[in-house]
Amino acid sequence: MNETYWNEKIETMPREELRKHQFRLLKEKIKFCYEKTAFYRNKFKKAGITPENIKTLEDIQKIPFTVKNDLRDNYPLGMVAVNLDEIVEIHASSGTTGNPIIGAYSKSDMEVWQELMARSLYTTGVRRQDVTHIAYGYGLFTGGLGFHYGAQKIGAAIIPAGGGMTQRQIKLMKDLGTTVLCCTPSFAVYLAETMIKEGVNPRKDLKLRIGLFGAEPWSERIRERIESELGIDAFDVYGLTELCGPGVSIECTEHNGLHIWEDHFLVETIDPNTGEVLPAGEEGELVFTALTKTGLPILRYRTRDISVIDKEKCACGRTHCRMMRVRGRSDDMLIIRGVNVFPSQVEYVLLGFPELASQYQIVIDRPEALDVFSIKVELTEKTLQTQVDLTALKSKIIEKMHNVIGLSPIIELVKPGEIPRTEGKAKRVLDLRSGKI
Ligand code: DLL
Repeated sequence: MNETYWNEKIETMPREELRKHQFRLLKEKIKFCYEKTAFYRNKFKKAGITPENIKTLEDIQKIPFTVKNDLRDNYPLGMVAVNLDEIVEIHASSGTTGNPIIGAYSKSDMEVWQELMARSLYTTGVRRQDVTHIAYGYGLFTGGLGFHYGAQKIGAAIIPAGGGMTQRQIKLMKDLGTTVLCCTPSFAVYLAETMIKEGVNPRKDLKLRIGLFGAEPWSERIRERIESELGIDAFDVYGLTELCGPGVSIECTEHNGLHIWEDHFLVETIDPNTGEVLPAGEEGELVFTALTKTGLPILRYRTRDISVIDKEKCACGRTHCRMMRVRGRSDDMLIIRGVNVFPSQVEYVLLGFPELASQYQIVIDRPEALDVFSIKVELTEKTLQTQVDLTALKSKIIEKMHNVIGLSPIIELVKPGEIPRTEGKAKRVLDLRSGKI
């Protein structure tokens, strides 16, 4: 550890060396999966390959993908590769349908997770002297405990706030001198809003300096709002239960993408429709192979998350490649009247209007033959108090939407606080079309 890096040797390792390191781990992991799990043995057999066929890093493309349904079909512990008494912690992600996705950790998985979370937090500037307020949910969700383990390893003070009781959280942040806030970006917006309502001035009454936000897509414009309202430097943090939870990638202070910790994760980008591997720089679905996981090992996992990889060295000195902010999930993509729409595009347009607050909801229905696309969005308190021409505002929003996504939605402007808040991940889309022809 030094002033900049948690582990300088690893974080700044020349890419050629990093590739060799990855290949060494990959070979070991493939052999491990083949020997220890019937799931991978069968997958390999069906594809007509054995671990010996993997002779270069690129040969990974011979291995079939693993998908969410594989984990669901093998629920709860069918893909575990160690004796069950070697599993020391289990998490699960909710998922809206079917069996939950299980994350089962061996002792070494827990050590890696803690190390990667400490490295991630350190990268954003979290130090021993910090007071870390963790408002991600604790429990089965990996957010709360993931950040907890990382902050603990650094030696920072931890306030394990979890979700709920927003007013009390604000009081604690104020009274205990919180410097680092960890939560979903939507909860950060809600916290800022509540502070202002309660007469707390975040810039004056709090000592906040860093925010670590992830677990759901968010945009640059939300970042700008959070940063200016809370007076902090906001970082994007990414991960998923299937890999370890948070700790897969994080922004550095350059804010030009999230460094993927490639000494533990091998990333590929694919065309989500054909499965074809894309070159770095092209947008596609992220596919990860966990190089060091033992409890529930995972090869070529299709995340459904859409992003772009940049392998150029970063000005921060780190060599680990960067994924750009997740644009959305390929399965979140809406098809409205035949047009592909990502909720993040809608958010991008809305947040360009200072008259609007950041709470919105997309509603799609099909009362008859055609899709009806509407967006409910809250006005700010200030807009309500001033004489803004709401009809003109609606027309401007519709025009901008049309330019960006090619559709003209119905816009409903509502009062601040009318759209229900969530403590965990935000629910931005209400698709009422299912079952309707
Ligand atoms: O959300 C882990 C996590 C906790 C990440 C706290 C960051 C902070 P899951 O519940 O399994 O795990 O959900 C994983 O959430 O595949 C993405 O679709 C989405 N996601 C996670 N981080 C981001 C992010 C945690 N920074 C799924 N930007 C992933 C956009 C994100 N989407």
